[in-house]
Amino acid sequence: MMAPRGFKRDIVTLPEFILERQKDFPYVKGDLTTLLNDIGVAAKIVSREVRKAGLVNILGEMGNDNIQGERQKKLDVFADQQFIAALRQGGVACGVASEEQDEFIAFRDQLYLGHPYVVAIDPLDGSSNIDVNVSIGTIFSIYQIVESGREACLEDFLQPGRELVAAGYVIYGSSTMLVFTTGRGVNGFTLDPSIGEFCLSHENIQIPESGPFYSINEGNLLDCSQGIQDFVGWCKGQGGGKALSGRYIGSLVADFHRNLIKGGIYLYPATTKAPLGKLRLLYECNPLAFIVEQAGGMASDGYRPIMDYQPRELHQRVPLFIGSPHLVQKAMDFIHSEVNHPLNG
Ligand code: AFP
Repeated sequence: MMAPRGFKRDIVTLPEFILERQKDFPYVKGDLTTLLNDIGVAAKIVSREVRKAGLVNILGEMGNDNIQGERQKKLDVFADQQFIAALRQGGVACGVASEEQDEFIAFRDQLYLGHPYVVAIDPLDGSSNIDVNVSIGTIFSIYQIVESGREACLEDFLQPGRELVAAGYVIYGSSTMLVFTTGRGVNGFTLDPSIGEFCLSHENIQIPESGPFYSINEGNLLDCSQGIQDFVGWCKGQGGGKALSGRYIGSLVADFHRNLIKGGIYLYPATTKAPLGKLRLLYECNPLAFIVEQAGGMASDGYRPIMDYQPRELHQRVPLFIGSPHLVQKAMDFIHSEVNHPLNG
C-alpha cells in the first residue's frame, strides 16, 4: 500500500535497513539479508525469554559443562538452540560453530549445499550474570565459506577476522539492542517491544578517540605483567594524568557496548594462570574487533591487530585490548616498554 503523499515514517526497522543496504552486496543475491534477519528473529525470541526469566523460573543451572569447563545455565542452552535452529531453518548458512558446542555443526541436508555462509556464535555471553539480573549478550560473526558447493568444514570457521563478511552483537540490557556491521560502518537497532521490531536508533556509530572508562577484572592484576599493571596505574592517574573511571560489568558485550558509545578501553590480558587470557578469538574477539575497527577504534592482543590472527582451533583464546584508539595504543605502549617480556627480546 502506498504511503499518503507527504507522509514519512520516522522509524526504520532492521529488515528495511538490511534490504536497503542489500545493494552493497550484489554478489550474494540477498542471502546475507536473510541471514541477518534470521539472527534478528532469534534475538527477539531470546530477548523475550531473558525478559521473563525470573517469572517462569527458567533460571538455574542445567548441570552439564560446556567445552570451556563452565557451568551452563538454562538460558545459555535455550539461546544456543534458538540461534542454531534459526540458522538451520533459514537455509542460508551451511554451518554454525557455537561457543557452547565442542564441535561445529555442518548442516548436511542437500538444501544447504551451495549456501555461502558459516556463522560463529556466542549465544549468551556473560551467563554468570543471568541470576543477578545484569546485562548479557549474544555475539555473532559471519564468514563466506572458503570453497563453494561443498558442506561446511573446519577451515571455513578458521578464517582470520579480516575475512569477516558481517559481525554483530545483541545486548539484553535496559533495552534490547542489536548492533552490527557488514564492513560499511556500524549501526545499532533498539527493540521496540510494542511493535516487536528492531528500529534504527544508533546510525553510523563512531567510537570516541579517547574516553572516560577503563574496564578490567582488577582481581587479576597481580597476575598480570608489569606493563599491564603500569598501564592500569596510568588509567588511575599515576604519573600525573587525569584518572579514568573504572567500569567492569563482567559481561563483555555490556562492557564493550558502553565503551563503544562513550569511549574507553576493555582489556582482558594474559595472566600467569591464563597465559592466553580468557576470551575466545572466534566467538568474542574477532566479531568485536571488526565492529570496533569499523567504528574507528582498535582491537589488539597487545602486539598485533586481533583481526590479523590466523585461528588454529575453534575455541582458541587470545588476550584482548579493545576500544578507543588512543587508549588501546597507550596500553600497547606500556606493554612494549616492558623490558623482560618474551616478545620484546
Ligand atoms: P561467562 O559467560 O562465563 O559469564 O563469561 C563471560 C566472559 O566471557 C565475558 O563476557 C566477560 O567479560 C568475562 O568472561 C569476565 O571474566 P572474569 O569473570 O574472569 O572477569
